[in-house]
Amino acid sequence: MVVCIAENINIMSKNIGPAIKERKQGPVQAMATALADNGVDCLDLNIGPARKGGEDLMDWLVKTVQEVIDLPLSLDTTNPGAVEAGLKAAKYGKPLINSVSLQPERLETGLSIAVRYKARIIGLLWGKDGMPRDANERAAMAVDFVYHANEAGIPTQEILIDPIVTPICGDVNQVLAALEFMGMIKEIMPEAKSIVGLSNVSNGVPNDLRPYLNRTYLMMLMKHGIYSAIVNGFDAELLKIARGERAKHIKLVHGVMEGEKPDPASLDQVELEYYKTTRVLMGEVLYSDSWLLA
Ligand code: THG
Repeated sequence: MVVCIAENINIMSKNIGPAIKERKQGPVQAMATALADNGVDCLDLNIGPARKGGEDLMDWLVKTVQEVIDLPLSLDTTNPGAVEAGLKAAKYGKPLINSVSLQPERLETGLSIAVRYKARIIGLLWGKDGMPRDANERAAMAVDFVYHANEAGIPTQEILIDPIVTPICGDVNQVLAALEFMGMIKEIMPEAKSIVGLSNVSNGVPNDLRPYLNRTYLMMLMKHGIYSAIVNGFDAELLKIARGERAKHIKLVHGVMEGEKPDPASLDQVELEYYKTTRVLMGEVLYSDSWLLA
């Protein structure tokens, strides 16, 4: 089971973004209800940097969705005032702060807000020098983050470490490093939880092809015991995978990760898609938008 946080209520979205900006409750509430009906565990409320009026906007958004659903919320903005406004309004379960990074000024404010509101936090592994370069740098940064959070009074179990997932059409080694990190964190800090922004892996890929990458990468992360993911809450098949309902396909993907080489002629259409996509995400086949056709 992977805890699923819906990414869809997002001010950058062409679909729902304008409704958020114009404070139209109807479309936002319809989307929140649909996501809850799909069975997601939590809603990410992403208002972007929200430098001006972020407090009012987050307060409005939290209250708007809570009129129709009773799920815990993830507050996604770099504006600390807006995070605080969201935490004040959040009333179901433990809210999640998305996110606190290792950049010194971010870290201190983020941790102090988390302590005051007893919130859970996402520790985004983004430091002074930007993105970690490999799995080892991610592990070192994760230990550093948990140390600082513990010092501030946040128990390890309340921390979700995000190793930063990057697009497959960029550097496949970074996609693999985030995956490798999932295996490492279990060993180094078994109490700490993990999270990824799953859809990042398919950023820049034609929309109709994104689900193949998202679903396969989730299965791969599941092999290493991923705890939670921010996902497209309208991908019903992905939500089934997260619930462990696709054992046969998961077994195929995990087998390919271990070096099994099934005879492609023995696979049906869907299995073939998983096989090809796993090979691309493993870096065994170079990514191109026509990877499923090859
Ligand atoms: N880690 C953490 N938080 C995150 C991310 C992460 N928050 C933001 C992002 N990454 C996860 N959320 C999204 C939200 C939307 C999309 C992807 C990830 C997305 N949207 C479509 C697009 O951009 O093409 C458009 C949607 C629309 O227009 O409706 O892909 O990594 N901690």
